[in-house]
Amino acid sequence: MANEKTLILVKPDGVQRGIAGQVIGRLEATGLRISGMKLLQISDELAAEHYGEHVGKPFYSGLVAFITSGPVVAICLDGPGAISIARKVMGSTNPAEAAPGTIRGDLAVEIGRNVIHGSANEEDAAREVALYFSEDELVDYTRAIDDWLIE
Ligand code: D4T
Repeated sequence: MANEKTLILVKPDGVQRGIAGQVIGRLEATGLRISGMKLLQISDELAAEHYGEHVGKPFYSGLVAFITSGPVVAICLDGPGAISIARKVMGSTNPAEAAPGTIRGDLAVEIGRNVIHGSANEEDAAREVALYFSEDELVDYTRAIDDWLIE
């Protein structure tokens, strides 16, 4: 599969609930590589850029209020098929419909408090990674385990 980068956020509910480590651990366990990670408070401006596609929808103002309500952990994950693999591990957007074994299925109950964001496709991923990380904040490195994960 093609090598991809994806943008993950552990949302404010995940950080406040003290489950950021669990969430990151589940993603790390797939074998995808962390190439960037930081804790930050999302500003109104950044929220508006990130969620621009949802402007005008009934849940937009609540979504921006929530995502700016406390710090998030932003992570750039990369590896073969990183975008779809991360979304599979996250589960459906609505935790009530997310399969058991997924992050949202196991660790959340409501769509407006669904713990994690992950880029939806290649175009969004490129845009979102650049929104949260400058080039020099992303680290390219080899892991001793890579030969056991990637053919
Ligand atoms: P994110 O962007 O958080 O990874 O979510 P998804 O990519 O899985 O889902 P999305 O863009 O459709 O929704 C963005 C964000 O808005 C919240 N939301 C969504 C909400 O609070 N109420 C709603 O009705 C919908 C559709 C949850 C995720």
